[in-house]
Amino acid sequence: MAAQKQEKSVIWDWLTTVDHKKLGIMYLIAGTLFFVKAGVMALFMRIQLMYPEMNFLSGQTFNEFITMHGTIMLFLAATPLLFAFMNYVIPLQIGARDVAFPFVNALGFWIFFAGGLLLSLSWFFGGGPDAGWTAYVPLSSRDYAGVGLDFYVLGLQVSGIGTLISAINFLVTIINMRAPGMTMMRLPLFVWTSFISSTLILFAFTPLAAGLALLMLDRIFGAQFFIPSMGGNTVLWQHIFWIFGHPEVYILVLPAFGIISEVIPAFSRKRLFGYTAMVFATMIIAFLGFMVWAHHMFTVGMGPVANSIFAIATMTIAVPTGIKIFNWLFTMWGGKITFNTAMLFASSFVPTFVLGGVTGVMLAMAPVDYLYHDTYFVVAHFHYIIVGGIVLALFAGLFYWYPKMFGHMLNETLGKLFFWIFYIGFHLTFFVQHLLGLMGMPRRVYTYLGDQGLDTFNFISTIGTFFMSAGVILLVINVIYSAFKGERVTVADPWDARTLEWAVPTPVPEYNFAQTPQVRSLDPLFYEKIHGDGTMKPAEPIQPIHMPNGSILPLIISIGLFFAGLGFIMMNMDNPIINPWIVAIGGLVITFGSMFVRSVKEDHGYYVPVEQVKADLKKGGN
Ligand code: HEM
Ligand SMILES: [Cu+2]
Repeated sequence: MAAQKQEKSVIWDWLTTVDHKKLGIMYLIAGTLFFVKAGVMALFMRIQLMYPEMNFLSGQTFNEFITMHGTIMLFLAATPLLFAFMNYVIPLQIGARDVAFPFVNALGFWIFFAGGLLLSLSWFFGGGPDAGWTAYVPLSSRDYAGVGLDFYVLGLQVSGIGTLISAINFLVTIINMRAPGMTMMRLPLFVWTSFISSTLILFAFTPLAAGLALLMLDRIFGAQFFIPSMGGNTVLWQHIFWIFGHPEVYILVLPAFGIISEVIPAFSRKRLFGYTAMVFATMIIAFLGFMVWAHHMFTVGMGPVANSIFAIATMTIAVPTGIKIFNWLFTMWGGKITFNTAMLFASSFVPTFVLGGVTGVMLAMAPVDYLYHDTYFVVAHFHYIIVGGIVLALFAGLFYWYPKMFGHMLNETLGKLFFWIFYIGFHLTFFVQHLLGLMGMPRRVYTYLGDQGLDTFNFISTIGTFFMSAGVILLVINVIYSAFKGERVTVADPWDARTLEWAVPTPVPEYNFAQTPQVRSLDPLFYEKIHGDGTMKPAEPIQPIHMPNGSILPLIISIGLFFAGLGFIMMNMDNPIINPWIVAIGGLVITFGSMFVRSVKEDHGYYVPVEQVKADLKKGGN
């Protein structure tokens, strides 16, 4: 039997942890920091657009902010925040002790974080990338974009590897680590949607990696895949980018659907209506998500046949999405609804998401898209999906899972106030942008002339952003206030909920389940409340629990990749202080060297002894 667990200092413990719960919290913190950073940029952009011909940001800074805001929000805020919940909740919901590969899980986090830092370094070396989050060539070619764009290419390349390996880990975990009786058709909807979202990452982040590699070859090594004057093709980039970019939206929104499908039943006191239909609707949405990428390219000149096919394929997505919407409504129908903060966010998600969907169908009509394309109508549309969908779901999930994650409640009064200010601010900001778009205001412009009919709505839109910012500040106050004064949670199941994460004690022991639970139904905990004695039946005797040791290697591997990326970027800098090749190769040596160490060093983990498990059980009990 391997050694006992060693004592470590707090910082070292977090730097080396492979525990899915700690990694979940680390994703939550990192994602929040990036969310605030990108949010401040949004606020600055809106201040610049508050009045006509403002001089708050220069045109160049505005372009950099637009690019970084979009890129950070999608890759470094929304994705990791969803990963935070996936990491924390999936193993608990399927009755597992951790994810399939805890070491890889830590590696995924640190690589994502290293890539994010690399991207952010651009501010200190000649300015951020400025070609939009889509990095369309030729805007992103060496002729038009400076070294900031190399930070975009390599920052995303590195952080993308982290996202990819985490997604693979989730797939293996959900396939292999389910407790006895937890069949695929008993998976909670959040697990299902995370599973399908991870599949999408697998198939979407690979073309992205390929595209970024080609763009890097163009920019750094003088290749010409995308440069027309050299025989390359700019539209090729658009295809590669959108075959990733469109599914990316579903990568984010499917787990958001999952959160909504957990919160609405819990606070309607009813089971989810149409579980099977929900699962298959998710699959169909994911499949169609790959078939419609070219609806972003109606105006590129693909011709009427291609445009029609992509238009119709896009509109088809409304059908499975409609199924979901009605199932949520039917779940609430006749339920005993508690409108706490989590439920306010979850239920308000439904109408805002529908509004975003309706404008999506409008945009899918190829001929009319010539009118909307690159106007504020598009900006309004996708922010209704992203903020009115994904962000509202994230807030719902935060309030719902917070007591399990941190052992105390968030304050409800502050929470409800936050909800109303944020929700009103959201509509103020983005609703009028539909009208601005219809009046012809182009997107991605840093200013506009006065007296064109655009003044009032732009002003309203910016006021809305102040409301949303005030809301987020209230949330921060809530987190701090609740840490000191919040109601402590020691019971396992403060919401009287339905799924397995509420069957483990709070705080959750490192090994999650003292005994793996026997699952007898969908909504297993709820089933035991009705048909059993309210606790899960164990599927195994109490025995020593095998746990993995922490490791500093994931952090070191990521530091290596960070420097490898930086080295390639330096190749486009005017006067690099060190030879870029040294940095690039040095970084790769660190990465592969530590991978080698990992391969040859034997580490059998340790066992939590039976006496310890029994003691925990007596103390924590559920
Ligand atoms: C919550 C408050 C938010 C505000 C006030 C806001 C504001 C803005 C503004 C002013 C633009 C530039 C529009 C243009 O000129 O075309 C923009 C673009 C964008 N935003 Fe947001 N945004 C917010 C949240 C988000 C979130 C949460 C995400 C994603 C998770 C997001 C993703 C994007 C993307 C992808 C773009 C396009 C960037 C580009 O054109 O390259 N935004 N946003
Ligand atoms: Cu799309």
